[in-house]
Amino acid sequence: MLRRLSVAVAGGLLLASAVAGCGASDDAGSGNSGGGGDDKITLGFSQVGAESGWRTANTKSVQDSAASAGIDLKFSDAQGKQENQIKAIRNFITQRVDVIAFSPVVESGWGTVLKEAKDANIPVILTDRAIDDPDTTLYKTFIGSDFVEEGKKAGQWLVKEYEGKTETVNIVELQGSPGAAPANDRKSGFADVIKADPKFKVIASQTGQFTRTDGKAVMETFLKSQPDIDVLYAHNDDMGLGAIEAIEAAGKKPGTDIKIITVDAVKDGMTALSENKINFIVECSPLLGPQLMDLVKKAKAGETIPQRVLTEETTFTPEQAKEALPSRKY
Ligand code: GYE
Repeated sequence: MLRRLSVAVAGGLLLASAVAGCGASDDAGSGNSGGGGDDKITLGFSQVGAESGWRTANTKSVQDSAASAGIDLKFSDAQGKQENQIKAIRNFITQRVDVIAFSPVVESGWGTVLKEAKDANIPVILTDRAIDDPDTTLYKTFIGSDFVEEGKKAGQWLVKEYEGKTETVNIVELQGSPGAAPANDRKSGFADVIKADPKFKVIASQTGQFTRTDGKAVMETFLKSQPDIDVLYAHNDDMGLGAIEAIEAAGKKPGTDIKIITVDAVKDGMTALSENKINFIVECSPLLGPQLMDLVKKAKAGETIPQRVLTEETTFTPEQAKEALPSRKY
C-alpha cells in the first residue's frame, strides 16, 4: 500500500515511512496515563464513525499500522457527531496522550478544543479531512486527499463523455454529510469544471450522508420528482450503491439509463463499476495508517514535519476496475 501513497509537501519533499515493533490496544480508555514511563508512544485517535466502506478500511488501516508500529492506540468512534469528537479530544488531553490525531466530522468549530491541546503541548495531526480554521499552528500537519481535485476529476470525465453533444445533460447530485470537507470540496470542484458548459445542469442536489441507506432514499425521491435524469454524481461509492438499488427498483438500468460517477473506489464500488452499473470512479485512498504512524513518531520526537501530506490517487473506468479488482486491498 505504501507504493501507492506518495507524500507531497509544499516544497515537494518525500517522506519515507518507517514501521517497526508490534502490539497496540484499541480502546478509548480512561484513567490510563498516556505519555509517561516507557518509550511506547500513545496516540489518541478520534474517528468520524463507520458510515461507509471507505471509513471501515481507514479504521482498519489505522489500527493495523499502530499495532505494527508499536504505538499504543486509544481509538474513539464519534458516531458522526462533532460533540463526541470534542469530548474524545478533551479526554485524550486529560489522559496526556503523546499525540492526538483525528478525522474531523465537519470543517468548522475546532478552534477552542485545539487551543486546549496546544496549551497542553500535545501535537495534533489532522487525518483524512481538513478544518477551516486559519490558525495553522493548531495542528502539526494534515494528511489526506485533495477533495477539490477529486470533484474536478469527476467533472472532467463528464465533460469528455458528452463532448460534441449539445442537448442538456440533467445531473442529480448526492452530497456527503453536511459541513464535511469532502462534501464541500467534491461539490465545488465538480461545479467548477462543469460550469464552463451551460448544457450541464444540476437539477437536484441533496445530502445522502455518505451512507447507502440515505443514498437509496434520496435517489428514490429524485426519481419521483425528476422524470429526466441523465447523470448521477455521488460523493462516495456507498451512496452510489444505494442509488443503484433505487434506480433498479424504478425499472431503470444504472450505468446505461442513468450514468453514474462516484468517489472512493472501495471494493463494492469497483465491483459495480466492473459490471458497468457505475461508469467512472475517482479514487480516494483510505490507507493512511502507515504514513500517519510515521508522522506520529516524528511529532513525538519533535522533528519538523511537512504541513501538508497529500495522498496520490487515480481514477477508474470499468475496464480498469476489472484489472484492479483482484489485487484491491479495500
Ligand atoms: O470519501 C466517504 C467517507 O472523508 C474521504 O468519508 C472521507 C470520506 C469518504 O465516509 O466514503
